[in-house]
Amino acid sequence: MILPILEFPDPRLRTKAKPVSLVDDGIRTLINDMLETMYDAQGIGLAATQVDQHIRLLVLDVSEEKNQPLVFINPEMVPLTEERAPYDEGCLSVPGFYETVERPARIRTKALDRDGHVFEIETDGLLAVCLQHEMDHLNGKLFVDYLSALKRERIKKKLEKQHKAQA
Ligand code: QAP
Ligand code: CO
Repeated sequence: MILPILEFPDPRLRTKAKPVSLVDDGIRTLINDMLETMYDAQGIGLAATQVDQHIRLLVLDVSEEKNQPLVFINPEMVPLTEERAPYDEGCLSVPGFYETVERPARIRTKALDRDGHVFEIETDGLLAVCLQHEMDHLNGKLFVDYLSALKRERIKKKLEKQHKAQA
């Protein structure tokens, strides 16, 4: 099932998500729906927050063929370097806008998979960028928060105008 994606500046995107206490079939159904929604929208990452589910769950697929879905439940991240790498980021909740954001270049992430088993990865490049971007969503943070207030306000005004035109 394809789920509706909340768009900036929807205040629900500011919700801090709660930990998943049990990885059950309900969670696995949501994971499948989020992956379907992400692929349908041509995205590479989607956090539960973006589909108005305020639990600590995100899905990603940064593979070329779009056949390597990754699931992170209750993710925890530590930077492995002081080095920061820039990347032109977008967001399914901020459609049509891309801006450069700098984040730690290399991270270690510990999470549960779709079977509730703990796993850990160390990563850099696009996967590291995307993981940090999606983890921000779980804390109510958006990539536009790293931009100047002026840029953020311009994006907000343009999206609000589009939302009004759609209503
Ligand atoms: C986060 O974002 C990300 O504006 C995932 O019109 C993005 O999947 C992390 C998308 C880039 C690192 C680099 C955005 C699709 C998808 C749009 C996405 C759009 C259609 C964004
Ligand atoms: Co996003």
